[in-house]
Amino acid sequence: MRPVRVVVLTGAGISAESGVRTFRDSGGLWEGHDVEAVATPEGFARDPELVQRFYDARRRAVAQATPNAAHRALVHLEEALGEDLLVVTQNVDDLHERAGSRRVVHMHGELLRAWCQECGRRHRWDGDLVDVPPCPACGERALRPDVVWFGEVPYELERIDRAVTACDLFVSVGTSGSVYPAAGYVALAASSGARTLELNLEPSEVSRFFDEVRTGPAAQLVPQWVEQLVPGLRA
Ligand code: BJW
Repeated sequence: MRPVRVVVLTGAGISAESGVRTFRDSGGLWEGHDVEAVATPEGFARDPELVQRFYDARRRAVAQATPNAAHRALVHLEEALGEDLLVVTQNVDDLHERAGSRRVVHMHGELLRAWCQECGRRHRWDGDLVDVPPCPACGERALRPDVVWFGEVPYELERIDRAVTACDLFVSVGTSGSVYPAAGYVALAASSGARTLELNLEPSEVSRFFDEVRTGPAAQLVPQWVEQLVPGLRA
């Protein structure tokens, strides 16, 4: 098998066809919500109940959703590439894992985890938080969703930087390219010599940095791209 290291950056668009709402599209999560109020630490300090209700509703919605053909195609790619594939997702849902992907980094955290602001421990969490349940470790009622809000530092940045600078192919799927540092990875990959490909419903804010842009729904484009790539890997 020809060695090829691939990084796939995913955003809300990959889960759209699973029925999970994106942020910035019409009908998206930010419509009817003040971003400052629900996605910043300051907003949480001001009105924790509003923020907990917002994330509780999303946690319940994601539990009803199932992975789509785009998530499944990335599992197929992992079967072909093993450790030479890393999926970096900005999504807080668990659809990559439920499809079967193992090599996934959640740079903006996970809806299904709660983080205790008192003892610092993180717990798997699939229930609501609005009723202020106690932390299973320390008993304090100080749990917040383990997600990354504006002004907070995303997770595993060193690991992601290493993978992006070392990859041969960088592919972005279903992200508007409007949030950093994720939106800057295409430029980092290109300057490190990788080929770059964008798969999105429409051109994103950073399309100009990609070698190739394909527009359409992720559930069609991702399986098509993987089907093209995998036979070549086995040649
Ligand atoms: C389809 C489809 C289909 C639809 N098929 N496609 C200037 C420069 C650099 C940084 C900054 C700057 N000014 C401010 C900053 C910092 C800030 C930032 O980027 N702000 C921007 C507004 C400019 N960034 C931060 O604060 C980050 N932290 C940080 O920078 O720390 C400092 C630091 C960094 C590095 C080293 C040291 C220090 C933190 C950002 C946290 C973002 N958090 C959120 C919420 C997470 C929790 C939650 O889920 O509620 O993350 S915001 C939200 O946006 C969420 C997403 O992950 C993220 C990206 O959204 P995404 O996925 O792109 O969704 P959409 O809706 O925008 O786009 C969907 C796309 O899919 C569209 O293009 C559709 O067309 C497409 N689509 N259907 C294919 N079927």
